[in-house]
This record gives sequence, structure tokens and C-alpha cells, in this order.
Amino acid sequence: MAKKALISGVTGQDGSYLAELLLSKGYEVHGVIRRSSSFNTDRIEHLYQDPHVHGVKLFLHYGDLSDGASLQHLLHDLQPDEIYHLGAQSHVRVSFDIPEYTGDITALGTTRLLEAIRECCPKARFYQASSSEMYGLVQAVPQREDTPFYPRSPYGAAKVYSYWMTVNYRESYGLHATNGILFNHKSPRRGETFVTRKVTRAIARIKAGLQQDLFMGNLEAKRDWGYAPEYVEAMWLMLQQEKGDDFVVATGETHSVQEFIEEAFACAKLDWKQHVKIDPRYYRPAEVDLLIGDASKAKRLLGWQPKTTFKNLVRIMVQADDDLLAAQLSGKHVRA
Ligand code: NAP
Ligand code: F7E
Repeated sequence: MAKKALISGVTGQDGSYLAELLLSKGYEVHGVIRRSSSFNTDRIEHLYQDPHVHGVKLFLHYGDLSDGASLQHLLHDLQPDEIYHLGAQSHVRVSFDIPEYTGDITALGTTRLLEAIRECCPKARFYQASSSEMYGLVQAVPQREDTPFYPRSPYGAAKVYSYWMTVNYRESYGLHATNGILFNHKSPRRGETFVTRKVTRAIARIKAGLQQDLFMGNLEAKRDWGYAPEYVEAMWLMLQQEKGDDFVVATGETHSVQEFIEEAFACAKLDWKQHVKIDPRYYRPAEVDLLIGDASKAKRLLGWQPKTTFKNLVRIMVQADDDLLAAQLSGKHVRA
């Protein structure tokens, strides 16, 4: 019988790539979607066809991380083998504006899900989307599984809470529960307000004459950026291990926001200095200056390593936004 997986956050960047990966491996995939006044399934539309007609085994269910009962009902009915918890209020800058909501969804949402697992399907394997933002004001370089956390935002603090709840449910109740501590990863499906996508989307619009300036915040921050489709592969590998554990997933290379901008504008043969302006509104009350991960444990135990180089990744994103805008302008909307 096909394995059954449940994904929270299936409509997000990672959720969409993970759904693709699991379907390609023959899983029956169930995704939690939340009610929204506009369509929020754009990233998975290409996967979602009537299962009775096309045989694609993707099923979507309404639920919300703020609603424990909806999670309990889902797990009770579905009895999944694997649960990938990717749902979150995931924007760091926004978490300073809505700290209470971020705590409710990104922190307590995890406890609601863990409680539902304990109650309804304790044999299910659980993946927690932990983040390099937990290292914040870094205590060591590079960051590894045993590097102490020092979060610098409500988002980072909420993820530290979820990390420890995952460890606690593993130790207290014997759940197969795993933290993937993923460093930044991106793709053409990255949300439009994260820095990399904001830049590549703006470049396409500047080239098309639709905008002239790009307003940015801190250009000096450094991030370890990988390619999202490779990172969801690591999530899957983690849940194939005999026991729950914690793994850093990163490229081991770091680049500043300015380097990303320079590379991306160069791909489009534009001079970034002519277009990029600084707007203090995009600065954060506290910044994470430098992130660089050491994924040697993932390499050793999972056989995982990054493949796509920084330059290639920038090129993929610039090209994809160019193609997307061209399709939109010609009336043919396509998703990367
Ligand atoms: P994303 O694109 O922002 O997706 C977040 C997902 O969570 C969306 O499907 C969103 O639904 C859903 N969601 C938000 N609030 C919810 C709620 N109240 N109830 C149910 N679902 C809710 O994030 P991502 O980049 O794919 O990241 C996936 C996970 O990894 C997140 O937990 C993120 O914090 C974490 N993470 C990301 C990175 C990275 O670089 N991408 C690195 C480390 C960790 P809507 O589509 O309806 O908004
Ligand atoms: O910012 C700087 C900003 O918003 C990266 C999430 O997926 O990765 C992501 O969080 C850097 C920061 O991502 C702008 O100050 C400059 O230093 O793209 P970002 P993030 O904060 O690193 C982690 C691992 C997660 O877990 C999160 O869920 O870029 N920056 N100017 C800017 N950032 C934005 N968004 N917009 C700017 O104009």
C-alpha cells in the first residue's frame, strides 16, 4: 500500500516542492490549506487534479494551525505515516509587527500538531521545519547542530520553542520526531517579499519598463542560500532514518544581500547602482548579520549535499521571473 504523508504549509514554497517529490515517490499526499479570501493554491495547481479521474494522489483539507480541533480530526481520520510540519508565519520582518500571532501559529501551532499526533497517530514520523534564524546572533561560525541558539526576532524565538517541543515529544513520548535546521533556501517559487525573489521580480519589471527603482533594506547581511527542491529531498531523507534526530541543512557558503543583487543585475545586464535605493522601512529592529551552516552530519548520515551553485541559483531565479512576467504580459499565466 502507498505510504500516506500529511503536509502543513503545502501551499508554500517548500510544501509545493515536497508534494511533488512525495507524489513522484508514489506517496498518497494530503495537504492542509487554510481559508483565504483569494486563491492560495497557485503553487500546487499543476499537481491538483481530480484524483478519481487522473489518479494523482493529492488531497487538500481545510485546517489551520490556530485550530487544534481541525488538526485532531484530520490526523484521526487520515492516520498518516509521515507528517511534514512546514506551516508557519514565516516572515522575519513581519514577525516584529505581529509577534503575538507569530507565536500562536509558528510556536503554539507546533504544539497543537504534536498533541494531535500523540493522541491520534503516535507511530507517525514528524518533521519540524526548524530554521537557521534560531542561531540569530551567532555564537559560533559555522553553525552546527550543537551551536547554541540566540534568536533575534519573534519568528526566531517561536522556532526555538518549536524546536524544543519537538525534542521534548521525542524524549518524553518516544515520537519519531525530527528537526531539520534549514538555512535559507529559495527558488522561482519563493514568496515575493523575501529578499531574493523581491530582487529577481523587480529586475524583470525594470527590464520590461514597468518600474525604475528597487527599494531595499540592509545590504550587508550575509546568508547561506541553497536551492529549495534539494532541501525538501533532505526533509524526506530525515524521515527515512530509524530514529528521530536533528540535522543542519546548508550549503556552507555565505553571500551578502549586495552580492546577490550584483550577481542578479549582472545576469540581466543592468547596472544595479542605477536602480537600487535604500529605504529604512525595510530595516529590522534587530538583524541577523551572518549565517553559514555546516551540514556535515547530513552529508555523513543522510548522504545529502547541495548541488546548485550560488551563481546558477541566481541565474535560475532571474530567468524564471523574466519568463513569468513575459507570460503574464501575454495573458498566459504560468507557474515555475
Ligand atoms: P512559506 O512559503 O511562507 O509557506 C508557509 C506555509 O504555511 C504556507 O502554505 C501558508 O499558507 C502556511 N500557513 C501560514 N499560516 C498558517 C496557518 N495559520 N495555518 C495553516 N497553514 C498556515 O514558507 P517556506 O519558505 O515554504 O518555508 C516552509 C517552512 O520552513 C516554514 O515553517 C518556514 O518557517 C521554514 N523555514 C523556511 C526556510 C526558507 O529559507 N524558506 C528556512 C528555514 C525554515 P498560505 O499559502 O495560505 O499563506
Ligand atoms: O531576508 C535583508 C534582511 O526576508 C534576508 C525566511 O524563509 O530565511 C528567511 O528569513 C536578509 C535579511 O529572509 C531587504 O534584512 C535587505 O537580513 O529574505 P529575507 P530571512 O529573514 O533570512 C530563514 C532561514 C527563515 O527561516 C525564514 O522563514 O535580507 N534585506 N533588504 C531584506 N529583506 C527583505 N525581505 N526585503 C528587503 O527589502
